[in-house]
Amino acid sequence: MQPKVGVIMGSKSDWPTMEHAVAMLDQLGVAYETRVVSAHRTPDLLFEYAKSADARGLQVIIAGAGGAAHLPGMVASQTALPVLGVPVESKALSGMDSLLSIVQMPGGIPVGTLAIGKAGATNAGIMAAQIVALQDPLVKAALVAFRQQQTQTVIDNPDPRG
Ligand code: RP5
Repeated sequence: MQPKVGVIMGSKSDWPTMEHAVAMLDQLGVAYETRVVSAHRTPDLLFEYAKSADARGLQVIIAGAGGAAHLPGMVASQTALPVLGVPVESKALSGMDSLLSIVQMPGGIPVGTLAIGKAGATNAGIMAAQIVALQDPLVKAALVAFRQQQTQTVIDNPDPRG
């Protein structure tokens, strides 16, 4: 299947976080590709990836990075596709560095910034699916079913003690 979502990250060490975005895309039936692209270690690859993404059929890019997290913003600077940024939780500063690096974009080059860590990656996967669903009724149906099931699970398990 032609990938609709590009899931990229600055390092293999980001995978334990970013796999949660991929898990949502799998669950919602969205075709994706995933690879390591580093703003600092492979800047030429970053430019090539971002510049070719639209023509290759991607509709949205999820970019995760930690620390001096320049990947999402630099990707956004090179494509008109929507870019979702996931701040990976860093060891030194618990992801606050990642969050602030990603969220404080200058006006004109937006990055849709999610929460730090697993919740942010999960929601990036869901939000990417929501973007794809604008043109894909099967993904829309999967999203509606996911939300209904999530609600029902809470209603069916009201006792917080388990
Ligand atoms: C960033 O630096 C990556 O996104 C990662 O979160 C962080 C640390 O990378 P490694 O030194 O673990 O490769 O570019």
